[in-house]
Amino acid sequence: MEVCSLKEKMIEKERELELLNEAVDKIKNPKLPYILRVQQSILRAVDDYMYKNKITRMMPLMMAPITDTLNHSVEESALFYQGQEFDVMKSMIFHKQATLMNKGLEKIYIVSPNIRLESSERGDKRHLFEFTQVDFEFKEGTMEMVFEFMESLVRYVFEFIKKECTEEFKALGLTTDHLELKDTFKKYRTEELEEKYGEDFERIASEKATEPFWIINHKREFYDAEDLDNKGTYKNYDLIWPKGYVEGLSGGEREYKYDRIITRMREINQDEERFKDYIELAKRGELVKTAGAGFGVERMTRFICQLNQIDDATVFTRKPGKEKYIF
Ligand code: ASN
Repeated sequence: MEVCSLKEKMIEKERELELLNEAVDKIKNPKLPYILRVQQSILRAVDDYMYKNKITRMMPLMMAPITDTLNHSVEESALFYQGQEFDVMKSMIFHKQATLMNKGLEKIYIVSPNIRLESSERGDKRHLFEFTQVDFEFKEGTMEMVFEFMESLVRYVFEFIKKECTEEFKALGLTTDHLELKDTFKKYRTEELEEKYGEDFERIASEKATEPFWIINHKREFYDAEDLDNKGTYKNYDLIWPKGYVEGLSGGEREYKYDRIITRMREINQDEERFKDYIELAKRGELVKTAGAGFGVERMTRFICQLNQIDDATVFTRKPGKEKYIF
């Protein structure tokens, strides 16, 4: 019995050292300095682009009484401050809507760290349980406006990277072929892709594509606007990176009218109590018409650096479902 537990202890200790070494190897990855430099260049280009287009930058919040309800379940992440329940920020969607109540603000963005305690099934190549998204929202925004804006931002970032990151690309053994954009981004609807490729349409369409493209119409969170001319369809969209790198952005036109918000919440049994104050604002007609989106910084880095998995874009692992996290 004792021998066995001693052996078990040794195995455990060995495993712990292995995990520690893994974390050290990750930090010491010789490619990491170049990846981080490219990521810095992406953020520099994004800020530049936003500044030139007079999109006002806000600082992020990291906890709030309400946050993104998401379209999938994640582990509970409640916090308490002075007896009030907060949640870690899953996305600043409601803060973006609320900010635009200010009459002097038209277009805003946030470089926003988000925490989503994903289940281990999401320990794949594209999820992190802590990541950063560039989250933007436009007053009187429409889908078309976001398509045009984002396409032009992507082109701006790619051109900036091609100019500024030659040394990094050389060190990473990369060409810039995947950053050459010829056509305007194609637009598909979920229903047409699903008919063509079946349930796994996003991945298959991404693998077949050589340029980024849009997928419109997803049934998901209550805050994305339903298309009232075509009930049961939605004015929301994802931008898909090509060559199998899949979703890089998601967003939509928003519900902002009281009756619409309530209808949509009831359809999915959303807890209304939690959103009582938000609902009150909608009832008073304070919420305004907006559209926006958020794109993942690490996902953009992954595509631009053609990384095998998103976790390769981070210094410390945030891949869901790991046995142990050292840092
Ligand atoms: N930021 C996204 C949006 O603007 C929402 C999300 O992160 N799920 O719609």
